[in-house]
Amino acid sequence: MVSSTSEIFQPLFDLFVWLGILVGVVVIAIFLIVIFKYRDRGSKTPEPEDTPILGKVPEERGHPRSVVISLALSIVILTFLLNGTFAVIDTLNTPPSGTLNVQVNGFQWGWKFVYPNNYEDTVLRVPKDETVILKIVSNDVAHSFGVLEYKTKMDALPGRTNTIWFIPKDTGEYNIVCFEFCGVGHAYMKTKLIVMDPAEFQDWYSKVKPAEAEHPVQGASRP
Ligand SMILES: [Cu+2]
Repeated sequence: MVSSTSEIFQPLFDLFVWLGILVGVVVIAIFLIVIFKYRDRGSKTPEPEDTPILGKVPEERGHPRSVVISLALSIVILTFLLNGTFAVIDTLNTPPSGTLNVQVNGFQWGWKFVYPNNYEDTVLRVPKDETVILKIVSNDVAHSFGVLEYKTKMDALPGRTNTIWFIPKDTGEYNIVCFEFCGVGHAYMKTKLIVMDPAEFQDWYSKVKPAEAEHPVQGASRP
């Protein structure tokens, strides 16, 4: 797993997928059995007595037991899914004390990352194995900041600060994209998350200064 968030979300995703497959297999199996069992065999078998007739209110019919069983099963399955989801939401809502706080600015069309020393960049560099807390805002319209491989994203809205956090578990480059259609440049609103070895990161971070921005931010200051 490449990050704490993918570790959190993968089991939940698996739970949803496997329960979905199980329910799908059962439903399709019953469907096929019923199609075969009650197929038209010509006029040899008479219509059941309780067959509905157009224009006539049917007498009491059906099987209350199967309603109770399917309702009970649905409640059990949904309880599992709800429990799993709320547990994940709880974890995500309580960030541990962070090592690195970065402000994320979404704008039409790009991302700007502001570090605690006011250094600004268009790619996000973070150290491996340390808690990264992102404060996400927007300069103009609604965007959504997300890291594909980390299975995490958060709305970037004007006038509001949203928080997400993660612990990168592997060094490397990952893909940051905008998940909210925000105008003609939406598709180009992508950049990289670069996870560095902690020592390398400290070395890099101690050298950058606000004036020496490696990637000058374009379009960040709009009229
Ligand atoms: Cu956007």
